[in-house]
Amino acid sequence: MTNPAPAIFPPSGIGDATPTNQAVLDWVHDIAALTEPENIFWCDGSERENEFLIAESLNQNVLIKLNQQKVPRSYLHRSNPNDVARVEQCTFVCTPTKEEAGPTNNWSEPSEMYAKLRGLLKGAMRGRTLFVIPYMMGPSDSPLTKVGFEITDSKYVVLNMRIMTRMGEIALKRLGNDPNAEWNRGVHSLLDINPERRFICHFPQDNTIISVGSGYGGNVLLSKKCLALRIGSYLARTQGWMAEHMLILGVESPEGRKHYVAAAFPSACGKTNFAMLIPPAHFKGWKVTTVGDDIGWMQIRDGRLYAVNPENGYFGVVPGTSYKSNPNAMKSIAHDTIYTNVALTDDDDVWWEGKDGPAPSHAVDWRGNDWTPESKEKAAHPNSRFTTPMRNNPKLDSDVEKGDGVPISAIIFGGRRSDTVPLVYQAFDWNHGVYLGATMASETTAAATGAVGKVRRDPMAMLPFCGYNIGQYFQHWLDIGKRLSSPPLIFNVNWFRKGVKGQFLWPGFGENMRVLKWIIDRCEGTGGALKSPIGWLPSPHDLDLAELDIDHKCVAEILGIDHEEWAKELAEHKIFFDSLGGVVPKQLLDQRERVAARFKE
Ligand code: OXD
Ligand code: MN
Repeated sequence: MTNPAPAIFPPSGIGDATPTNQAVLDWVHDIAALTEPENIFWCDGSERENEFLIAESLNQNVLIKLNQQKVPRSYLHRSNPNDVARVEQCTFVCTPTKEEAGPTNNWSEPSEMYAKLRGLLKGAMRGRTLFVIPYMMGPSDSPLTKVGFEITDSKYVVLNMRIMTRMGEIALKRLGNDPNAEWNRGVHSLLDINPERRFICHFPQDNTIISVGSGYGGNVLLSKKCLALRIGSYLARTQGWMAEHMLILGVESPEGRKHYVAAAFPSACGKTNFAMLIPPAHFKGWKVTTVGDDIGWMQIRDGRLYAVNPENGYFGVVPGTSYKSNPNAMKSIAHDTIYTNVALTDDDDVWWEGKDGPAPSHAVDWRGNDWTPESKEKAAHPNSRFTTPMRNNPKLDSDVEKGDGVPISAIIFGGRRSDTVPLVYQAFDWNHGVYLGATMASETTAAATGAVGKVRRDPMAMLPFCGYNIGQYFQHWLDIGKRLSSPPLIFNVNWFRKGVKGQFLWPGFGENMRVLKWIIDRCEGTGGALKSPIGWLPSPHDLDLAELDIDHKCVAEILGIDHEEWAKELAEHKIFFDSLGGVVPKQLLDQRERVAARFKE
C-alpha cells in the first residue's frame, strides 16, 4: 500500500498552465468534482516545473537520487511489488456491443464500466494533487498527430509523460479552442495499488481511457499502449490509417541509398535492440538510424506507406541491455533517465542482470532488500524499465520530426520461436504478408504478467493492443493493401531459433544487420531467394555471412524448414483462426490453404 501523497503547493508560475479550450476545462472540473483533490496542478512541461516535481518526488521517496557523476540527472523509482507489468486480465475495451471489442479483448458494457469506475474514483484524490497533463503524440506538423490530456494523481506519471510525449504548451497550442476538436481524455488514479481494484479501460467511441489501481508504466502512461495503440488502432480504422506496435528504422548504404523498415515484434523480443542496431565491422559505411522503438503510425501517400513515431522517448526493458547487446541504448540511458525497478549499488549507481562487467558484491534489489550475487532473487525485476528521451539516442534519425513521415520499404514480423520458424523469409505478396502477421507467435516474456515461455499467437504483435475486433483489424490490413500501388515488402524473422542442444543458432544483435541487408537487397530487386512453401527463403549464399564466425551447418539449420514441424504449425494456425469464432476474413483462411497446398506440390 502506498500512502496518499501530501498535497503540494507549487510556487507561483508553476502548475498553472490552464488550457483555454472549454471542453477540456469542463472535463477536468467534472473529474475534480468526482475525485475531490486537494488542488489542481496544470502542467506546462517546462524545465522549471520538471525540477520542482523532481524535488517533490525526492522528498516523498517517489524517486531516489542516483550518483550524479555516474548517471547525471537520473533517478530510480520502485513500484509496488504487486504492480510490475501490464495486466492484460484487467484491461478492457468497452464498446456498445461485445462484438465490436471482438474475441481477443476483455469487454464490458460502457455504462456499467463507467459506473464502476466512477464509484472507485469517488473521493480518490482526497488529500492529493490532481495533475493535468496536456500532451501530443506525433511530430508537431504531422496530419497524424493526436492531442491527449491525462489527469493523474501520480508525480511519477507526470515525470515519465514529459519524457515519453511532447508535453505541455505545444499540445495546448495544437488543440486550440475549438470545442469540437478531437482529443483523448485519460484519467488515472493510483487508488491504493490494489490488484483487486486495478482496471485499465478504453472507451474507443468516446476517445476516453480510465486507468485505476496501478502505478506501472504500461498501465498508466496513457499515451503509449492505451492511446497510441488501443484507441489509436480504433481511430486508424475509422480514419483510414494504421496504428501498429512497430519499431521504425532507417538503413543507409555506403552509396547513400536509404530505406526505412518497420518491424512488429511482441513485447520484450528485442524491438529496441533492433531499432538501435549497430552494423558489424564488415558493413563499413552502412548506417542504421532510429525513428521509433515501439509504435508506428502509418498513412498512405502516393500509393506508399509513410510512418511517424508518435512517441518522444523510450520506455525500454533494462535487463540484458549492455554495450554488447545495445551500445546506443547504453549511451541513451547514461543520463536524464528514470529507472524503474532496477537494483541500486552501494555507490548509488544502477545495476541489472546482463549489464557489462561483474555483478556488484552488494546492492539493494528492486524491492528495496539487500542483495548479493548469492541471492536467489534477481536484483532487477525482469521487466524493469528505463524511460529516456529519444534525443539521447546518438543514432536518432534526422527525419524523426518529419510530419509526413518516412517511406516504408519493408515490414518485418517476428517472434521468439525456439523451433519451426526460419531466420528470415519473405511473403509472396501483401495478402500473404498479412497472413504471416496474423499467424505470428512468440514465447511469452515478463512484459506482461502470466506464464513465461509459452508459445502464444500474437497477430502483428497487437494481441494485447488492438482496440477493436481482431477480424476487422485483419480486414483493415487487407483493405490498406488494396490502396497501395507500391506496398512495402513483408518479411518474417526469428532470431531465437535453437539447435538440438538448446543453443541459439544465430548470434543476433548487430549481426542481424546481415538479415536486414538481405531484406534491403530484396527491396532493391537484387537479393537472391528460393521459392519455398512458406515464402521466399534466402539460401546461405544469399546472406552476406563474411567475417561471421558461424558453422555452415548452423546456417543451413536456421534457414531450413522442417515439413513435420510445419504441418504442426499450420494445424495450430487453424486452431488459432477457429478460436476467434468466425471473424477471420476468408482471404486469410484461403492463404492458409494455399501454404498447405504448396507443401503438397
Ligand atoms: C512495451 C510492451 O512496454 O510492449 O512496449 O509491453
Ligand atoms: Mn511494446
